[in-house]
Amino acid sequence: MATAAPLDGNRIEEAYRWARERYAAFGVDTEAALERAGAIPVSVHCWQADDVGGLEAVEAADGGGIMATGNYPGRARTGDEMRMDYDQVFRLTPGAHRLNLHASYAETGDTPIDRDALTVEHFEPWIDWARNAGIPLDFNTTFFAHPKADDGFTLSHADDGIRAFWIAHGRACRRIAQEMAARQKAPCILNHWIPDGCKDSPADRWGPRARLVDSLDQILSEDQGIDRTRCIDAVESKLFGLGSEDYVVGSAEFYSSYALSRGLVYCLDMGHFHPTETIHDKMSAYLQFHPKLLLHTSRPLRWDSDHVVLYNDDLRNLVLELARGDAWDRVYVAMDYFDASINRIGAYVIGARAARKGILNGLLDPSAVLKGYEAQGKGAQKLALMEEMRTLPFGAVWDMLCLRADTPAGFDWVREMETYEAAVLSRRA
Ligand code: RNT
Ligand code: ZN
Repeated sequence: MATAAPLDGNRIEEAYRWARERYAAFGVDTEAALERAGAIPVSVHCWQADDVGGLEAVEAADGGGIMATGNYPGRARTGDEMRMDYDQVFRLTPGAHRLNLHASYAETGDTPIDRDALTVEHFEPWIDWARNAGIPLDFNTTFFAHPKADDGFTLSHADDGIRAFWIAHGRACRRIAQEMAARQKAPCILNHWIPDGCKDSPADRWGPRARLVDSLDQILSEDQGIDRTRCIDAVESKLFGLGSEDYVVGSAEFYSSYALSRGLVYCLDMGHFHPTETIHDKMSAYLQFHPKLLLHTSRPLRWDSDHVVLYNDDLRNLVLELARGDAWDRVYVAMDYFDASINRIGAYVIGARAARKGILNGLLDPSAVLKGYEAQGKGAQKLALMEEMRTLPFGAVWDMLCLRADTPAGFDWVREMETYEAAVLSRRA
């Protein structure tokens, strides 16, 4: 069991007062940062709870290259178990959250309903839970783990029948997202990611991309009467995947261009670029042109491995860019990873707390002072202050954020994770 004694609120206050002064010396208002950092929503992905298994009333199928590795006990097996787990996660994680559902989490009882026939009624338990929890929902089309995805192509498939099926799925999901938005009286972000691509040297790179444009245009066609301020469509690019190492139809150039030309949101996943490529430098480029971006925070280790998000330099740099460009209202922050080898509640809480730390740290950036030094040619002062920010008492401000949000500060949440594991997770066969 976690051994350290629980943190004392008075000591947190004390440490915070000193931290506040240290930041104020560089013109940073920690009070304003705390307020804003808690309010920026982070969309928590639903699929870490059950290793991307889904709840459909059919045998899980292959296809799509999405694979969680590990067999740590306690995987959620039902919608109720998943929702119970999220309640626990949100108790241990400060700040505003959303829950990001995949279409494969439809609850249709014993009746198999195929993906092209899904309707909002198959998501009623989620909608009820979300209303009670005060957590808005986001949504995703599920173009993988299905017999019609097992050869690696969906919306760009050469077979018109298969393509029509997936177009119908896309259209069904837009209706569902629109209805979720209506019920929660706030927009629902609908992200579209397809696995389409191939392992080796395609002779035809053109046909699938042309078909993908056509399929997406059909999904988005006006005849559905979807209100674009309610259902906000995003398209997610990728560089390579398991089984699509050579060619991915929906590449960065493809989707960035498609999103711009159709007024959609472009989604960047931190794991969907070259293994040493990071996305922070892309913010000030894309946001010259795109009104909004969706960010899948993740942690690729040597490849798109979807490790638990940590408060590392990739995340810090990304969020610092949002701060320096004051782009907070132009991005939707989401999480996307799955690790089945550790306690799954812990995986969630570590990642969601790390994302929140990143946001807080971004809001504590002395951007004005740094830009001032730069403008005056004071490069050493700029670099020195950037370094100084790394060792300011950030932890004291972070603990304060947790305290004010009535969530455990410091390492204290780990004890609660252990209690929940003993009482709940370890009893799941
Ligand atoms: C896959 C994409 C996608 C998925 C989820 C489950 O590489 O990152 O976002 O992880 O839709
Ligand atoms: Zn993603």
